[in-house]
Amino acid sequence: AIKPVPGPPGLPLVGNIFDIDLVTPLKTLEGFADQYGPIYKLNLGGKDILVLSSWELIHECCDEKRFAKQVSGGLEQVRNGVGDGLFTAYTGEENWGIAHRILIPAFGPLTIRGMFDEMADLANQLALKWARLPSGTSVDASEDFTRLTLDTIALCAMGARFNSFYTEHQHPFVDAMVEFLIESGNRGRRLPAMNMIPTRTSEAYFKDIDLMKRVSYDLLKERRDNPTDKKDLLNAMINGKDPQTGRGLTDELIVNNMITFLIAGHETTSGTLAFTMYNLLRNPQTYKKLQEEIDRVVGREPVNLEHLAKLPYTNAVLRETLRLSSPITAIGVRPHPFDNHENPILINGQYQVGRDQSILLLVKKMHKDPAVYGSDAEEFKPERMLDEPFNKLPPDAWKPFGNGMRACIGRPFAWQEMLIVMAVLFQNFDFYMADSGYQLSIKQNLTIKPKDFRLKSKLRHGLT
Ligand code: MNH
Repeated sequence: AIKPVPGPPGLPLVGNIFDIDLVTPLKTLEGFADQYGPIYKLNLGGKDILVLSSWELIHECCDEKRFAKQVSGGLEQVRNGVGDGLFTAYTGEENWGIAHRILIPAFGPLTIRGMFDEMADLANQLALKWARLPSGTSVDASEDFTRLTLDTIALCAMGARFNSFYTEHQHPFVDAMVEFLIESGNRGRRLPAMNMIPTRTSEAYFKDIDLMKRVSYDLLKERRDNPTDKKDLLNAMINGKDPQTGRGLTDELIVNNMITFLIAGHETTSGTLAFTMYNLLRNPQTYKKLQEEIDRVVGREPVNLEHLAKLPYTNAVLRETLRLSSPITAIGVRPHPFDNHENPILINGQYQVGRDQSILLLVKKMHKDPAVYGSDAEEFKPERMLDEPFNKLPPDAWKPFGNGMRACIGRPFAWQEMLIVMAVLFQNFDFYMADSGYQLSIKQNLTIKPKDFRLKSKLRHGLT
């Protein structure tokens, strides 16, 4: 029998729009899941979305034969800046396939290993900054990790040095990008007609987009004028030919993807690092185990590639952080647009959905499903993420990197970068919370990060 999907009652016309917390929409979505269960319906001004949060239902919607990525809301607004770049391309958009096939080898393990020295260079710049702070100074973890990850993606992907640790003001690209992301999120929560009205905000928004494009076209031109044989993403995009169609990327598509990498490549990684520090400082046992592992494997040698393959506990800490605090809290899907769906489309055999139903998979909530993670699902326990238990998790139970062919292409990049940073930081410093009474609060944009979370560090010995 077909069952109606529950959900909060809404107002005429605007539906549940005003129920959604403007600062942390995640809070509302998780709260409704507690109240209405693992599947509920929200009405966002004439448009219904389903929100799923149990492993069972999300696993079903990860079936790529039946469902496909949906670009809507704030993510669709990001298209104003990066169009059909990999992250924001609609399902079936031709340029996605071309860019995907050209870039897959450029994100492969071999190329990523070749980026080791540049990643380590920036991890050491962060260590140097913290080592030189007057003792007792605290830093905002999310801010310094953002400097680090942005500089890393810009250097490794396109040979650009943003030098964020050495400039008083951030690179203008960064300000433009941050504002662009915030406003894209806001636009995604407004009725479409409201976004058509020109305002001072929309003027600033399109100026920010122009600036990001200008910086990116300049970087592209500089590379074309001064060719190198550096194995980075920019050269892969300039020189690569799609094996399937024989086509290369147009300049416009290269720029769309450059901005995409700068955006997608830094927020998520810095959020993960900041949550990792938070989790470790809240759980001193895990902190101690992690530092012991790094001391045993890396000691006081400069970190190298071989070390990274021997850090199982550090890996588990990162996985467990991505479980409890996935910086991308939800991904959007819909019934597959190229499937003719001859029968009514049912979820769990009992909830009927339309052919273009937007479905939000609330992975951060699913990551706490007791059916998968047990009654201690809310606790930070890296032991459950060591290889052995991790590899036996049910399919789709750990999804911080998204699903199937639209999953994160930058995962090996991010993983190597995070391992290097953890090794460099813990071999050199002891860490403390600046305020031991700090209560985790979350800053939500397209991703989430700890807000106002301040760290203190103390050198253990001379910098390695
Ligand atoms: Mn990443 C897609 C999470 C690091 C570039 N990334 C995704 C998705 C998730 C995700 C989730 C799928 C989103 C969706 O379905 O709408 N990404 C992460 C996390 C980290 C991360 C948790 C770090 C930790 N991502 C990176 C890095 C880069 C990158 C680093 C680039 C260097 N990510 C991408 C791109 C896509 C993506 C590009 C889009 C892939 C596609 O659809 O083809």
